Amino acid sequence: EERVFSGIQPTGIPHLGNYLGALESWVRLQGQHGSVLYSIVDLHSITVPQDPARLRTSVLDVAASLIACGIDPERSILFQQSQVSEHTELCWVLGCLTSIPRLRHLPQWKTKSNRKNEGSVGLFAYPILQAADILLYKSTHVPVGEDQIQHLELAQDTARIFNQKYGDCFPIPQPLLSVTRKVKSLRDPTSKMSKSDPRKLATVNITDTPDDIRLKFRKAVTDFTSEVTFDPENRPGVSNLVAIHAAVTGQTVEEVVHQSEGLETAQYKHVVAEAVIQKFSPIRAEVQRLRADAGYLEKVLSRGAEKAKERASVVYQEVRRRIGFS
Ligand code: AQP
Repeated sequence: EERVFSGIQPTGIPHLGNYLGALESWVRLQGQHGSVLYSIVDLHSITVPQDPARLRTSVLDVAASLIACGIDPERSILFQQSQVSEHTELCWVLGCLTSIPRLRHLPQWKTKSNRKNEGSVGLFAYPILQAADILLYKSTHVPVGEDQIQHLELAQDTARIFNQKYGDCFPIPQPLLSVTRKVKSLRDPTSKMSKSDPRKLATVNITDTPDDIRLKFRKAVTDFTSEVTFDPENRPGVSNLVAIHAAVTGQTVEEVVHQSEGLETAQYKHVVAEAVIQKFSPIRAEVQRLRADAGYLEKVLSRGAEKAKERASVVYQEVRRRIGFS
C-alpha cells in the first residue's frame, strides 16, 4: 500500500511558492494513494525563534489555508506534529544512528545557521526529525521540492541503517518531485519566495487582497528590457512572472509568452496580477471563513492527531520491540 507524508511549517499564511510548489500537488495526491498524511510541523518551526502567540495563530492559519486550498480532512490525515509525541521519540532513536558529519553539509543547516554555524542543536538535527516524520508512518512517497532532496536521502539512509541493524522495518521512501520551479521573491528574483522574508513586497500570500497583489506585482523587480520572454538565467525577474502566470492559469510557459507578445513589462505585470487575483480570490474567502471558526479548526486537528497517533503508535511499538526497549 502506498503511503504519502509531507509537512509545512506554521510560520505564517502560506504564499504563492508554497501553493504552487507543494499544496497544489498535495491536493491532487488525495485519492491517488492509499493514505495521505499532511502535518503542520510546529516542532520544525521552533528550530529558529518563534513568538508563542504568533505560533499558536499560525498553526490555525495554516490549517485554514490547507483546507481552503482543497485538503479534505476526510480524505487525508491533517494534524499538528507536536500532538503526536512519537515524532520526537522516533527522532531520538534515529539520531542515535546518525553521525554528526552526515548532517553538517545539509542545506537547512547551511542556510539557516549563521555564518559561524552557531545554530541550535535542534536546527542541526532538523533532518533527523524530518526522517522520523516520514518513517513513523512507514511512508512510501514524499512530495518534495528539489531543495529537500538531500534531506530525503538522509531519511532513506537512516531507514537502511535501521533495517540493517534491527531487521526489515521501514520501506525506503521515494521522492515525488514537484515539477514547478521555485517561485522567486518579487523583490529579488535570484532568491526564493519565503514566508520569513522581512521585505514587505517580496512575498505574495494566498490571502492577500487584490490591492496588495496589484501593488506587489507592480513593484516586482525586473530588468531594463521591456519585453516578455522566458530566460531564467539572464532575465530572472520577468521569467519568474511568466512562470507564475503559467502556473496559476494552467498554461505552458510557451503559451503565456506567445499570448503576451507586444506587451510592455509594466502592462504584463498587471496581467499577471489579475491572473493571480482570480486564482486566489475564492481561496482567500474560504480562509477568512475558516479562520473565524477556531473551534472547527481545533476539532479537525485533534481528530487528525488521533488518527495519526493510531498509526504512529503501532510503528513506534515495533521500533521499541526491535531495539530492545520492551
Ligand atoms: N518559493 C517557493 N517555491 C516553490 N515551493 C516552495 N516551498 C517553499 N517555498 C517555495 C515549498 O513549500 C513547502 C512547505 O514549506 P515549509 O513550510 O517547509 O517552508 P520552507 O520551505 O522553509 O519555505 P518558506 O515557506 O519560505 O518558509 P520559512 O520562511 O518559514 O522557511 C515545501 O515543500 C517547500 O519546498
